[in-house]
Amino acid sequence: MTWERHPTTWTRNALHELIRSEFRDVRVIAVSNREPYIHRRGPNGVECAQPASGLTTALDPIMRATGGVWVAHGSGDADRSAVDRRDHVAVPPEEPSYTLRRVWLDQTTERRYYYGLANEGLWPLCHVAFHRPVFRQEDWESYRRANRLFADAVLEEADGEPAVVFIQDYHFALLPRLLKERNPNLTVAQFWHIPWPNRETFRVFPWKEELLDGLLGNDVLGFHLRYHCNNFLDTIDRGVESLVDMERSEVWRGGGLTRVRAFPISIDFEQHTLEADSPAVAIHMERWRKELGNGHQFLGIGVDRADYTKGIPDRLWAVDRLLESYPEYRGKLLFLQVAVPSRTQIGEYQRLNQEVEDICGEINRKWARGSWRPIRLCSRHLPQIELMALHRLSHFCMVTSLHDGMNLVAKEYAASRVDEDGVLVLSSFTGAARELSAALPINPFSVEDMAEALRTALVMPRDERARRMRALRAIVRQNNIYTWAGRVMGALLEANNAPGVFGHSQAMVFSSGVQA
Ligand code: GDG
Repeated sequence: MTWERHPTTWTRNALHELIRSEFRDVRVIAVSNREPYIHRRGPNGVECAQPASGLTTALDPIMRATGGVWVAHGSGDADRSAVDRRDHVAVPPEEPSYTLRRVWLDQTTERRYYYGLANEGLWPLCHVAFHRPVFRQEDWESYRRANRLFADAVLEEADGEPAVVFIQDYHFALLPRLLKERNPNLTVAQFWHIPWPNRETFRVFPWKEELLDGLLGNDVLGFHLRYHCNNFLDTIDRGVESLVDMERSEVWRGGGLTRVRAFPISIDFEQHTLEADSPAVAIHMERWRKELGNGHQFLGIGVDRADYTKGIPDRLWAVDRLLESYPEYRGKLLFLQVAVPSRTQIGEYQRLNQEVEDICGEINRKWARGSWRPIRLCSRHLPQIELMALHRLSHFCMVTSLHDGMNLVAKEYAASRVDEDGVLVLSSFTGAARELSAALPINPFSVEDMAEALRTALVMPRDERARRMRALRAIVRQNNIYTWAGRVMGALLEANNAPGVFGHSQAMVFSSGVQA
């Protein structure tokens, strides 16, 4: 398959086809902190589960088609009992087609590298959600140590041979350079799932030279948006000795070339739509209808990891403001917030959970009328099928991130609405807002703006709701998760200039003529 023959709408099969034809005989190694399969002890012995994650959806078909190795942190309490002497386990359990290689981290390293540097340092730094990042020297040492441990595992898997390595996220900024130094035959790509801030913001990072140099070990570095790519190039231009070509979005440093590209991530639209339309979802809709009662006429929802970047408190105050400004919704509107506890080892997250609970209590006390309360908080993880049922029952869905790389909840909401109804209220500061222009845009920093958008959503005529929802669905159908994966793999083909990395490298010179 040549680049020109890549499909206009990507599917799982098209991705398979690309990988089978172009990556034949290529060793593919994926790296992420989170593992795609986890072994845990349960009441019936050791169980193997697949944690629900968009990432697994995207990478699993790549790994199945290549039969490669996925290197990840072994975090399950029965993970060690499932691996062989090389820390390998064949997955998926029901139909083994690739290898999971587990990396072990002691508790202190995990705490400092993952919760400390990655989630108390880089996460707030890159999101600019007005939460001060915390930088501790010991966290940075652990981050380096964890990156070295992952590098050892990847290099062992490549065994000195050429291979393609695809790294996920901000936990591994140092890994690309560590890999390239010890095996220059590797072709390395990384996807950064969160925003990249402007250079002024990034300047405060205490170990910036080392981190940026690490990232420039990549042949391909992907962000969700062109805007993030430009911020990154600008940061490099002012911060690292290198040659930055803004026009081509490329950086030369020490003889190595990094292509910086935008790959907006997405979901498996067809699969999601199919499930959302299934009888199983209809059963859950019925159950939720009973559970929520019929004391309301309108249902609004929010679904998030409980994270301060998602703007949950302001969103709840917007519901309160709506009830202040438009008394006709008192006694008639129910807003259900699903807020799944996340990163609870970190103080900021514990405080957020408490704050959200307190706000819900305060608003409910203020407006209580008979058995009616305007807000319902669900602080537990729900199966995907229940989320689909809630999507389908609701009149609107609120995504109010103060800043978000993409935001998959917005895309999932559209994919669930097979009835072409429901209104998506979407923060302009999400990556998703760039594609989903048929949503109602809001400024999540303005409670008034959000309250007015809710009012607009509630009075929007059926035909306008349908028109907007059709447009949202068409975009997500087109820009699906396989489009994302296909584009990343296409960029890897483009990056391939090392003879022998691919069995048939001459055939893969990128047809636009762009070569390293
Ligand atoms: C990072 C970036 C980027 C939530 N509650 C439940 C549940 N979820 C699922 C959602 C969605 C996922 O979690 C959250 O994805 P987001 O994209 O909204 O946000 P992050 O977790 O912050 O992800 C983000 C993403 O990476 C991908 O690159 O879009 O910008 O920050 O899929 O549905 N899933 C289930 N039960 C819940 O209760 N099953």
